Amino acid sequence: MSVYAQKVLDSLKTRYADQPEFVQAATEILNTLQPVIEKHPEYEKAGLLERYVEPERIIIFRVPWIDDEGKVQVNRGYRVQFNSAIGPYKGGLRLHPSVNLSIIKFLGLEQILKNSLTGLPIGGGKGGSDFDPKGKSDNEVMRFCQSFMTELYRHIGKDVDVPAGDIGVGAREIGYLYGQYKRITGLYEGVLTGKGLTYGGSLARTQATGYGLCYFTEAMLKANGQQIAGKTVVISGSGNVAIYANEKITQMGAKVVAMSDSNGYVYDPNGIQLNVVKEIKEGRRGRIREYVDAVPGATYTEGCSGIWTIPCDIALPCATQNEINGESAEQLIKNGVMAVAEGANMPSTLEATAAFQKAGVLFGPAKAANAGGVAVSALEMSQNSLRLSWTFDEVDNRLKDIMNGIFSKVNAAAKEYATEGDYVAGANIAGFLKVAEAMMAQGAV
Ligand code: NDP
Ligand code: 2IT
Repeated sequence: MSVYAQKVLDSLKTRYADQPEFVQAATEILNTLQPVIEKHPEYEKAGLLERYVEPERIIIFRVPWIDDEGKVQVNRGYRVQFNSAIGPYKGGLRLHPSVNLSIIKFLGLEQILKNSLTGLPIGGGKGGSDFDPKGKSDNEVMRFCQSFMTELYRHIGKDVDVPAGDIGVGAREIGYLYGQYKRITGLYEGVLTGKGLTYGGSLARTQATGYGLCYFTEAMLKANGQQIAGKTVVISGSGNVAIYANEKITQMGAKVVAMSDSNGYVYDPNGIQLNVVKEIKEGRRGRIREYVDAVPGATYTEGCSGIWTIPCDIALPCATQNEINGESAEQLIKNGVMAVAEGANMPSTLEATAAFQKAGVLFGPAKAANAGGVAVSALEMSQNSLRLSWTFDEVDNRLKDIMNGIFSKVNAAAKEYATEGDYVAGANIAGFLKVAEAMMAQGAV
């Protein structure tokens, strides 16, 4: 690591010792930037890295709401407006009991580089709350979302900050949030993405992250003389990203044999029947274990990490951060995995990433591999500004081009600055260079 990057990281580790996920994401990024720092000594003078790791603004707020028993509940809301050098802040909202400042900051830091890689004009931000939508009625979720937006609305706008979905935030939550924003401001504008198709949403946004992950994986395999058809795949999670990753990779001729949720995983040697998963998860917010009631021959195992003991050629972690540790990575390698592409944000620990790279596994890091969701969000913003809607194929074709473009950029940056095939370094460097140039051009702000 460069002396300058090391100094910035050491200071982060001291100041934010209580933010392990944020420090982890910063460590991975700063670890890879040495060639860029060496080529641009002016960055240190301009305090560029110090500014890059410090959010422009953090908003933390109280979210009071009334449950179905008439009792007041209080949650904590966050929006981290991390970097607006290349466009308005853009990034999802996560609703999960584990949400805290460390998690939102790691997601925001990653989002800056991810959004840069899309080639579209979007800065980086992230937000959410420790509210748990699980087990809540639709009315409770609505009252929470309305209260959340009653504070958030003053900080966002179509040219300021455009939130979207993430874990626990899908079409239902975006609808309630949008309704409240419109009611308070009187503005019918593209302030959120992932909207329903009847009120400004984009076709293919629902599919975008999962499909994009498969387009990226296809490009990565192709560049290495491989193909997806005929491969056995394990996908963790069974939410938005996991479901559409399964749909696309199956269309590409692979067989998905396992999926999971936070309770456990199902294994189906005949190939997971996605219509059953969709009915359970999208249809009635059920649990993945219910799959075995519908499909004879499938088995359910309690606990999440066991899914990585199932032999596969391609692993697509699509649930949450740090779901693959060093031990799970070694297990996957031992079982012959040839590619890992991250649908979730930072699903591999630093040890797991190092193990995959050391073993020569093709490794597509999250900020490149899962950028399809935010890319189509940016296309939704374009359509809202144009007051037009593009067809599914038009959006899907743009998504494909964007994901191929991301792989090319990442591949080229790896070759030029680091080691051929090191897509972690390639993604960080290619994403960072654009943000750095824009920050330098705009002065010390
Ligand atoms: P969903 O809420 O739709 O699904 C999340 C899935 O992950 C569920 O199956 C959930 O299980 C599982 N999960 C969540 N937390 C944990 C946990 N602590 N341990 C094990 N499993 C867990 O979210 P998404 O599919 O949208 O998001 C999945 C990942 O993809 C996240 O990392 C997100 O940041 C990332 N991502 C999402 C994008 C998007 O467009 N939605 C874009 C880019 C990245 P359960 O139901 O039991 O909670
Ligand atoms: O992590 C992500 O890129 C997202 N959750 C999607 C963000 C967005 O603005 O669509």
